[in-house]
Amino acid sequence: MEVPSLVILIFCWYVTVVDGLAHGRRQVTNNTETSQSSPKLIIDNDWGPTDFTQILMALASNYTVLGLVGNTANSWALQASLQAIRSLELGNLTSCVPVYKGSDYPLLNNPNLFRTWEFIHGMLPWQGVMAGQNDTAEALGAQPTDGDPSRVSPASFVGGEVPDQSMLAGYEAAWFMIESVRQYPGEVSIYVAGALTNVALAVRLDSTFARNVRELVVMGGYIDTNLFQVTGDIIQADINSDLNLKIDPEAAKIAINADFPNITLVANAANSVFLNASDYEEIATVNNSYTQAWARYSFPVLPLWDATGLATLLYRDSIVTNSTKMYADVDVSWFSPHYGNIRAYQVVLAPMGQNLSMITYPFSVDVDAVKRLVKDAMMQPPTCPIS
Ligand SMILES: *[C@@H]1O[C@H](CO)[C@@H](O)[C@H](O)[C@H]1NC(C)=O
Ligand SMILES: *[C@@H]1O[C@H](CO)[C@@H](O)[C@H](O)[C@H]1NC(C)=O
Ligand SMILES: *[C@@H]1O[C@H](CO)[C@@H](O)[C@H](O)[C@H]1NC(C)=O
Ligand SMILES: *[C@@H]1O[C@H](CO)[C@@H](O)[C@H](O)[C@H]1NC(C)=O
Ligand SMILES: *[C@@H]1O[C@H](CO)[C@@H](O)[C@H](O)[C@H]1NC(C)=O
Ligand SMILES: *[C@@H]1O[C@H](CO)[C@@H](O)[C@H](O)[C@H]1NC(C)=O
Ligand SMILES: *[C@@H]1O[C@H](CO)[C@@H](O)[C@H](O)[C@H]1NC(C)=O
Ligand SMILES: *[C@@H]1O[C@H](CO)[C@@H](O)[C@H](O)[C@H]1NC(C)=O
Ligand SMILES: CC(=O)N[C@H]1CO[C@H](CO)[C@@H](O)[C@@H]1O
Repeated sequence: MEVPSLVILIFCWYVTVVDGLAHGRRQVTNNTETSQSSPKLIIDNDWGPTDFTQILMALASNYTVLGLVGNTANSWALQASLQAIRSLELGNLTSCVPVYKGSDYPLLNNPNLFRTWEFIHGMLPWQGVMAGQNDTAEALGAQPTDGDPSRVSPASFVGGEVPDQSMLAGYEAAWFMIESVRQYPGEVSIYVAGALTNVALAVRLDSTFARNVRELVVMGGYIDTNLFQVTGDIIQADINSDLNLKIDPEAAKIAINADFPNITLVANAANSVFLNASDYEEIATVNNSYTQAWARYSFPVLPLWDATGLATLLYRDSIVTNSTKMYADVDVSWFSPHYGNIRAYQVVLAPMGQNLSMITYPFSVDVDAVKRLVKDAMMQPPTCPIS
């Protein structure tokens, strides 16, 4: 190491340890003051035809599911919200879990901007809602991309028809999150497996929102995966490309920089969780609406990303086998190839010019335990809790 950089390093260490932490960079706080009643959960996802596993896992745990939010990431928020309704309908669960539609658009991003960024910085293998509209693909069962955000594609729903839109709760998802947190301060956990648009809107609408949330867990935030995007096939590149954050980088930055008492990003660790042929056989030993949909619509080549993130929230101590803590930021330079990706810092090297959050980052999870939760959820689907 050259002398000047060593001097800078020592200076940074001094400033950070002796001065910086005292200037308000946040450490994870403790939640022992939270009441002992059942913990509350909101799941905000870009729901697809097989994401019902998360609803079932949440109901099977002792969390109270206050509601589901549909966000724009793989498809438009309306389509995602209606997928959540169909997921509930398959198990007669619509009477106990409301669904709120999220924002149609990311804060700044849109399909034209996204594809212009790709023209400069390279294509993502999976573009989600930002892919060009393809009516042929939609007619064959793909979810809507690009074009009109109020479009829905009947063929993409289990059963082949669009759920009744009047079943959506009649107001904005961000406001629902704010009201829930005001009603149960310190008790509501928020899980986001998609873009962070609605969380960012809630953070900006109510500056007390984030600090009164119990914890925020996000599926996304890949670190150091570029090599896998080069040395593997297209699926490997897809698995490592972090679309959830890249759909709405500005929202990701607002959310991850906000003063949530506890933030966990589940990304690299989720890439090890796949169901294999024997798991599929085991699921098929039960014939219900969920196992039928799983057999028909799931993709065995993809990891159980969203279920792994939720398992981390529901059963952290038995799921996370190794983790670290770090300061984290999101790159919001549109001119950067890392636009929408995480930038992580150890304590002594964290930037002084902004109050970044200290986040928890799992390195690994108990793969068999996550798979067991997912299989049990659909093989023994819970019913609505008795209220
Ligand atoms: C839920 O709570 C009940 C009663 O306390 C307990 O018996 C059960 O094991 C809990 N289930 C889970 C998944 O934590
Ligand atoms: C849902 O309700 C219908 C009609 O009451 C019933 O036939 C079906 O078995 C129920 N499904 C589940 C998963 O409970
Ligand atoms: C549209 O989707 C169809 C069916 O999946 C596919 O064959 C075709 O290549 C797609 N068109 C474009 C322009 O991507
Ligand atoms: C917050 O993060 C820590 C990890 O540092 C974890 O052990 C804890 O259970 C998390 N959740 C809550 C609600 O405090
Ligand atoms: C599952 O049950 C349905 C009736 O609900 C039946 O049509 C279907 O053939 C069954 N599938 C299997 C694999 O047994
Ligand atoms: C946890 O993961 C880190 C990073 O891969 C590794 O250095 C460390 O040895 C691991 N710890 C345990 C207990 O496995
Ligand atoms: C960080 O937060 C502290 C305490 O809220 C505040 O005094 C300080 O100005 C903030 N620093 C920056 C760079 O925003
Ligand atoms: C599938 O995974 C399970 C553990 O989750 C393992 O016991 C089993 O041997 C695997 N089966 C195959 C065919 O790889
Ligand atoms: C370690 C720590 O800070 N514990 C605190 C957590 O919160 C409770 C209730 O506010 C305090 O009594 C503990 O001292």
